[in-house]
Amino acid sequence: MDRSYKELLKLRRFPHTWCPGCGIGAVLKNVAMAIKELDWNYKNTVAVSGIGCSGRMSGYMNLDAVHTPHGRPLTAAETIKTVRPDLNVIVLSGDGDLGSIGGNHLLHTSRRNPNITVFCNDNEIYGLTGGQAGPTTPKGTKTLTSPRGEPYSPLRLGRILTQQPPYFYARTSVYHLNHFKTCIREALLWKGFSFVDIISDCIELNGRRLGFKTAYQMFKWFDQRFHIVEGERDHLQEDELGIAKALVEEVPKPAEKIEVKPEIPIESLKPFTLEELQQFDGSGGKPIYIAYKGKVYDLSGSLLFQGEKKMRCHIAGKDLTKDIDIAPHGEDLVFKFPLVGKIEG
Ligand SMILES: Cc1ncc(C[n+]2csc(CCOP(=O)(O)OP(=O)(O)O)c2C)c(N)n1
Ligand code: SF4
Repeated sequence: MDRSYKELLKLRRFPHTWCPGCGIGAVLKNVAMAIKELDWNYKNTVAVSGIGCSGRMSGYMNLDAVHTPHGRPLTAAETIKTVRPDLNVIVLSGDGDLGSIGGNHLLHTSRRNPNITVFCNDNEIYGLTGGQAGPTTPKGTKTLTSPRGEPYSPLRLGRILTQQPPYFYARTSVYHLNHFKTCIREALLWKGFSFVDIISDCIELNGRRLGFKTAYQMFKWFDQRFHIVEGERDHLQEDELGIAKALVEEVPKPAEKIEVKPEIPIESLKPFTLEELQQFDGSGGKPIYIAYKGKVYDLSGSLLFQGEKKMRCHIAGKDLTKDIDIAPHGEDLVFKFPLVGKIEG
């Protein structure tokens, strides 16, 4: 097995502080492996974390790292990306840090779509502080702060992050290893804001209270609760693991510039009296001329006067200046027809 990913870890700081069986180690390891595969390194990559057990991840990465106040990793990450767009910026943090105290930043950073990747160790609990209910704790879950079961519905991170394109939201779990690796890699390669919601275990301060004896039992529980969906998705149902992504909405192209025809000098235009103009009324195969502001236009080519259902022409041979001036877009309609003369006098 290729263990070169260890170059991405600050092994001198090991043993780490996480409990045996905690899912955070799997997140750290697999993110390090993906970064190594992409040949990202301490020279071109920055890791940012907030506060929590998950927020310790950046400190164990052999990269330039920022450990921000609680809830603020996205602000720091976006700032770094703004001033140093050449750097790869990743965020490693927890559901409490990103979704609760940092929830407002999640809304607005994702909306601005900076090219950063967020790995959220979503253990559905506040681990570091003792197992209080967090924003993604499922309704009914017994926690330190909800001994009779969490009364509120959880924050649906997936719904928030797939509201409007562009977006990249992946939900995976530490148990579904191949899927987990694919999501990490795709998220790192995504151009724009990408978020990987990793369902993970806090065996000590969540799992045990729920009756699980080992982390593996919790993994099997994830397997029962979630299933993988393949292929292109816009959104994920709450029990689905997959990747929901959408590219930027098509911005309507500005209207093509209308070619401005060179102005014909008024002196060189053929002169018509109003009586002469009247003769060009479309009858007997004659052309349909109208006058507007002293100039004569040939409307014979107008679609209105073509084919079997052609409109009876009661405008032909007339000076329509007053009518056109009060008609919406009237001028534009006339100008696209050939200019054939001028009104004399
Ligand atoms: C301003 C502030 N408020 C509250 C805390 C206490 N606190 C520390 S970590 C944490 C929750 C972290 O939860 P999560 O991000 O899910 O991380 P986990 O420990 O579960 O990995 C809280 C509330 C704090 N450190 N700072
Ligand atoms: S308290 Fe929970 S989240 Fe924190 S290290 Fe232990 S198992 Fe992991």
